[in-house]
Amino acid sequence: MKITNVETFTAVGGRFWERSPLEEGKPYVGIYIPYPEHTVKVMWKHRGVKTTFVKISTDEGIHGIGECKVVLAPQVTSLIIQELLKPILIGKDPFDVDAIWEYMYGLMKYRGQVKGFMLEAISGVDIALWDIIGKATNKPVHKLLGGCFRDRIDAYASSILWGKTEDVVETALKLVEDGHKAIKLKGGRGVQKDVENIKAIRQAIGNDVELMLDANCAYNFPTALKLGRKLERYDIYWFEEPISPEQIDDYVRLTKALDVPIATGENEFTRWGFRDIITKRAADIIMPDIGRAGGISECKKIASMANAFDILYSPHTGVVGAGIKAASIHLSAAIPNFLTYEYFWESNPLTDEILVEPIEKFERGYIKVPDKPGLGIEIKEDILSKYLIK
Ligand code: SMN
Ligand code: MG
Repeated sequence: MKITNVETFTAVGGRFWERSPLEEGKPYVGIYIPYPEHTVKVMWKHRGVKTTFVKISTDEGIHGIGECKVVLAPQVTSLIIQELLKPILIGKDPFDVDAIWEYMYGLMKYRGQVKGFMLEAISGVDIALWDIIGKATNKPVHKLLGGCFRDRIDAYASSILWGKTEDVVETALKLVEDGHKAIKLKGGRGVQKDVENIKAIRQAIGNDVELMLDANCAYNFPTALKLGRKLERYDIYWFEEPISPEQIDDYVRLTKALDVPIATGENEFTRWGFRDIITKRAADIIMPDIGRAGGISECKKIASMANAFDILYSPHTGVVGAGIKAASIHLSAAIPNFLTYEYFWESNPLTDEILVEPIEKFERGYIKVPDKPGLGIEIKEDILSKYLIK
């Protein structure tokens, strides 16, 4: 089989950043405030769910769909794929997926492009290649990864965004009513506000629903330690990205000092990027994003590394389309140290409307694992065209 074409589709749709007017900034302790006014202004300009879909065609009439995680500016990953990766891919056999991954990574490795947009581009291509292999062998991707540990995966509701305490409590209660067994709250609003929200939600939902806090790197070590100690009394399922990803040694100290499990990884890339987190036990739970960290090939390697240290794996999905969600579900089904899947309960057209059949079939805390060949998604290109960035 040979690759004959590589197309990219940059799209924006859905509602994100429009549903949570950020409260006036409070004094933060962290160095890089995740959402200060100037950042929100840029995100507001780029608001909506943004993505780069990848479509790889072959000489046997089979094509694969992949997706690059896009935080901002989807045109960047599209350009990288068209200018740098497509020339490598044309003529290659999709079954040589591991070798292709190394060729793509090696292209810019010696220029320091080992994280960020380059890896997001590689991730989207890699996911599309696995979709092709699955379709060509008539197997779902999880079967190609060594098989299915589970036919449904645990899923938690993400995320209750920043807001007034009464509002976040109301959202939490609605999610529990809708059958969610675990809920993530966005924090990073300062120790007092985060504790106030966690305390109020815990009191409202009781102790049978898991509750996570995601600080998006808002704090430095002393503040994260102080907040973490206060969280211990509320039986928090995990404390996510308390500090900046660069501070590995501080992560090690936090993970050792706190009874609250520490989770991190959505801003990390490749097995080399996760090596120190895993070998230094800088987290209890890692959260690679399959659309960023290197795709299915790389995240399977990262999951195996973590498994050697009994570190659990909860895939970050974020505000994305159907390609990353499908790939994350397949990987979640096929790894022994899977913990729980990040399920964004609010629909977005790049996950739902564009698909012939939904991929996230959520029911009372679980998502069904698809058993169709490949990723199990089929995009309605006429519907997708409504959301393409021209
Ligand atoms: C997150 C990051 C970016 C957009 C939405 C949500 C968050 C998560 O860090 O873990 O989902
Ligand atoms: Mg997060």
